[in-house]
Amino acid sequence: MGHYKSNVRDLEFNLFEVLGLEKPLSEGAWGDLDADTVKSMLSEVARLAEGPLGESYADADRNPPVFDPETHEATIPESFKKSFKSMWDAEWYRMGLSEEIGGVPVPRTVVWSIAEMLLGAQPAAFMYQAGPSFADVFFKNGTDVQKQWAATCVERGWGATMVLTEPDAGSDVGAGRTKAIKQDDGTWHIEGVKRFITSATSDDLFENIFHLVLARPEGAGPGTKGLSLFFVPKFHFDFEKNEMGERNGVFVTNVEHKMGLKASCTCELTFGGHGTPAVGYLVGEVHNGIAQMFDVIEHARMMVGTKAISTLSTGYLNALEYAKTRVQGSDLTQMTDKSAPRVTITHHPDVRRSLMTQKAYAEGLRAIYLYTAAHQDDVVAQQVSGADKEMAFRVNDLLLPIVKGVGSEQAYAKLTESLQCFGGSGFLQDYPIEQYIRDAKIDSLYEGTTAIQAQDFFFRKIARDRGVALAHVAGQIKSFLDREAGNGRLKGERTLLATALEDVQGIVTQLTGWLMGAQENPTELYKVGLGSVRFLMAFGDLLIGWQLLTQAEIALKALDEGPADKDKAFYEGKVAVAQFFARNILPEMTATRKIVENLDTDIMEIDEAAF
Ligand code: ST9
Ligand code: FAD
Repeated sequence: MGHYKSNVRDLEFNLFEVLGLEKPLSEGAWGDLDADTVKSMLSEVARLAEGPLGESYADADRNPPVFDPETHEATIPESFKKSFKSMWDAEWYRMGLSEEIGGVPVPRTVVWSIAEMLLGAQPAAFMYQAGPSFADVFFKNGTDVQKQWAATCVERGWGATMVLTEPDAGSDVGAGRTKAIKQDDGTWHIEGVKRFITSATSDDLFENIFHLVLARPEGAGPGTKGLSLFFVPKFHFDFEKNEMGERNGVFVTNVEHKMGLKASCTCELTFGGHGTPAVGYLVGEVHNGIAQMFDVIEHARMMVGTKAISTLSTGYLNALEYAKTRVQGSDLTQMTDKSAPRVTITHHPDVRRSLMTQKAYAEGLRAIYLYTAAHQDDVVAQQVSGADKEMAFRVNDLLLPIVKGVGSEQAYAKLTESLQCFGGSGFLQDYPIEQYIRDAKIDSLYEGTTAIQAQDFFFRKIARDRGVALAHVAGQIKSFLDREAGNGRLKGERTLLATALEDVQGIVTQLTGWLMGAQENPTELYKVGLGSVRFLMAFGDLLIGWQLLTQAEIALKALDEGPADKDKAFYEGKVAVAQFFARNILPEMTATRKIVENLDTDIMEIDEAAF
């Protein structure tokens, strides 16, 4: 048994009891695919994740890839390559890809449920497996000829990268200086140095790697809108003859030494600096690079959030297992009796508080990423929230920064609770938690830091959207509040949720007021900047509270109907965790609202020297 602990029961609960996936499946929305098949797929993936895929998790961390500057390649540990192969050979990457390039149609909720387990077991391996999904974006954005290339990328199993960042262009992608120079034959020569590129070398995992690169054509304007997207293969390829060609002029010139996620090669990538031109092909033959790249980024942001949430879930389940067996101290009510029997630490109130907090965030955040995925399929979105195609698109857009930003921040924070449950043992490499924490830290950084997610959430997903998607989601919460079910057993919790909703709406109103006020007084925007991460996190807690209470309502109904013995504790846990979250976390929103409403620009006015 490896380090990874899946939660298939909770995935099935979300898919079938909460989101009602059985109905569209039985109506043939995905051909012959039915609920039983989905359930056996989930069990199969869990076996892979808990077994061979996760097996090399610690070994690849202790023996990270070694870069050879002579060959521009890195050596990846054999143990990791074996794990990778176990996943690759199972071909789960085909789930949800376009059929024209070898994909299998399945609901997005299933795609992401599968991804959750693969990501929790061996996140770096999942990232090396980006080729098919990046080929799908290339397929959807490419010319007819390029669509054929995309199919070849999948068929021949190539690796892939997304190439945006440069030393002076991180969050500010539009500051990128990498150039694209048009050639007479219609191709482009790319020149520049990119940094922090995931999977730009991968030992012998793939015969070829295609890089999706943002570069600025000579003469193009500044900022992100002046960038175009290029397909740059590591090796040239004759797509007509289906033959590998010469090495293209793109070389890995360094591999970073990192805090975590060490099995994943994070590379400096130099284009055209070694005497051979780096030949690129303009994607879709249109100059629309940033929008095209955002098709990749949206998948990747969802992936990052799901990775973080999965790591928290396995962290929690490891902590729970440990807490059930670790005997230490006596029950608090017998603390003065020195001869009282010793108990397992699950008897201590603070350990229970910690475990319930971890459970709330792990299961609440899982519900959020799956609710988001539900809005990536029109038929499921319609069923889940009554959203039509356009609204489903907006809701997905709205929730991506929550999945990514809140998922990563809360996973990292609550993994420290998992570690704490182990006491001093948690600090040791004998258990996976310290590696989980190191491996999860990156999730709040790449794919747009939390500050960027918070700005995206408020300025683009709420203000620019004129609050349309926000109103739809708030309407769903409101109708949950109005729909009294469960015989009043969650009455108090509903009241707490209603107050939290009001508080979050109060924060939105305040931020919007400052945004409008900025037309007269630009420094009002500072207040939005000072409050935006708090707002993102508060909104995340609101959604978690709502989702957990929705689940509790379903669980109460199941308990009333007399569930099978094996399910009783599961449903009781659902009710308990929702009540715990509503009573212990939701009231904090009122303080957050007060803090935001009282924001001033003082810290923007003090001299840098005063910091
Ligand atoms: C990175 C990779 O960090 C790390 C991990 C790699 C892992 C690789 C493997 C992954 C495998 C994953 C597979 C998943 C698949 C699984 C299976 C399922 C199939 N939404 O606001 P403006 C666009 S990579 C959509 O003016 P600025 C839009 O076109 C590095 N589009 O921005 C817009 O035009 P318009 C990641 C958006 O001020 C245009 O941009 N780096 C969105 O010019 C301009 O917008 C980052 O993420 C959006 N939310 O630039 C950079 N936002 O307005 C972070 C913008 O006309 N920085 N567009 O529509 C930012 O995001 C900045 O805010 C900025 C600002 C660069 C966008
Ligand atoms: P900076 O942008 O310099 O940010 C520094 C700090 O300032 C952060 O706290 C940030 O939130 C804050 N900040 C910056 N601008 C603002 C602002 N406007 N408002 C408020 N706060 C702001 N890139 C790729 O292109 N492809 C990859 O495959 C890839 N993989 C990566 C893998 C790893 C392991 C790492 C570490 C990075 C990877 N990246 C990749 C790069 C990653 O996306 C960037 O590191 C990230 O976008 C942040 O940029 P930066 O590091 O330059 O930080």
